[in-house]
Amino acid sequence: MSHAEADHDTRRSRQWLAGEARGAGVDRDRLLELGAAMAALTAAADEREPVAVAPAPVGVDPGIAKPLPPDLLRPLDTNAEMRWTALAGQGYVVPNDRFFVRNHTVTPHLDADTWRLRLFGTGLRGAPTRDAPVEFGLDDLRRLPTEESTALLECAGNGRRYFAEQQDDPAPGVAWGLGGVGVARWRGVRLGTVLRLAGLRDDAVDVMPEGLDPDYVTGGVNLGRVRRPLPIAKALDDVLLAYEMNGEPLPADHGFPVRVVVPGWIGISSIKWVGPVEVSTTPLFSPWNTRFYRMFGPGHPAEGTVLGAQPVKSAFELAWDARVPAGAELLLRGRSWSGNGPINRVEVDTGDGWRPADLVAADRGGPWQRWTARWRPPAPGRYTLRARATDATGTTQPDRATPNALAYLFDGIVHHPITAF
Ligand SMILES: Nc1nc2c(c(=O)[nH]1)N[C@H]1C(S)=C(S)[C@@H](COP(=O)(O)O)O[C@H]1N2
Ligand SMILES: [Mo]
Repeated sequence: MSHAEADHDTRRSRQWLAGEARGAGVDRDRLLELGAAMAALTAAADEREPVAVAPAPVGVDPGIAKPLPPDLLRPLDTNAEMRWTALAGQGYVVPNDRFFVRNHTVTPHLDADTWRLRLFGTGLRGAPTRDAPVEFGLDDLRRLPTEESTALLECAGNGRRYFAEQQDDPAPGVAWGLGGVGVARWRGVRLGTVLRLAGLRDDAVDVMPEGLDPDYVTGGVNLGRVRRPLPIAKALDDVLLAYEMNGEPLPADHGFPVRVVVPGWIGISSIKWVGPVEVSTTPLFSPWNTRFYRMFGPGHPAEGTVLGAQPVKSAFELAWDARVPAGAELLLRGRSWSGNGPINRVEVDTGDGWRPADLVAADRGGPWQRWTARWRPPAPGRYTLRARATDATGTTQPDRATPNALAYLFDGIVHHPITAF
């Protein structure tokens, strides 16, 4: 799946550079200018001291609808990351009250009664236009066959702050710890079902869902609505138009009334608050597959390298700088995941070498894997906990993640500080 995504992006990138781009909303020269601006920003960032991650100032509204209790969520600009302690004692899925929020702008408040999914483009029979699309209301979607999927959603920037904190490679962008990830049980209708009902043509190649949140403006440029194309093969495979999350109507922050869920692909593919959906017989582009979510910097060509699947990661369900009693046996808990397939092995180091963690049998083969390890801190003092996982492709987390200008795909082993007293 993820390899399919990389192939798709590589192909689209070549077409974009060859000037075939359409639908990007911003012309190619302007995007190249943005690229230069991004490079300058990165160079400036290289000369900066690593910046400590500060919570958003009290009283500043991040534009998120749900409460942000400090024990569950940490505000980061317009976003909020899950605290890993908030997963301790929880089941397989992340409850909605603590699921991370990644908003380019703010959570819009949409009216389910007037909301419409609007499909248009050359990839549908009769080529309906954006102004005269094929429409579905929420009730229409609810009447179609339902599908449930337990899927992991992760921001491509998850773990970004460790580039600065552990590797001295500071980078611009949201300073996520490891809390930009979650698993939920999504329920809705397959995108493929709706595309076929709307009159999908055999020669359609791309589908581009668009969010109804405000336009994204960055560096003084309006990039329009958040949107990212999907190849038709993926759109017809396991992609959902979800209207429920963990048995509740989709919460406002997670895309009410309907969002796209693209299992296995980086979070930006899963467009929230979806409204218009362009279906095309020619390739589609947006800044979110040409400008962002690509690897730039040393070792990458000027136009960047495609972002493939999410790499392997591991996290302890523990507070940063947790305090635990010395001499008492603890059951350390954590989770590991990979965009390339299930987790086969997890090892833990508490200061005296790597040893296997115990995997929760019920999770085998799922989008993430819970594990436990026993540890008795021998004496009062500071310790570093580390966990590293190996996925089904045999890939193990490295000591150091490969730097890239926009600091995506951190997969290094995180050094988790803990104090025994
Ligand atoms: N319309 C819209 N869809 C969006 C975004 C957004 O800002 N607007 N953010 C994307 C990104 S970058 C991620 S990681 C996921 C986050 O989903 P969540 O906020 O439900 O956790 O939504 C994606 N879909
Ligand atoms: Mo993201």
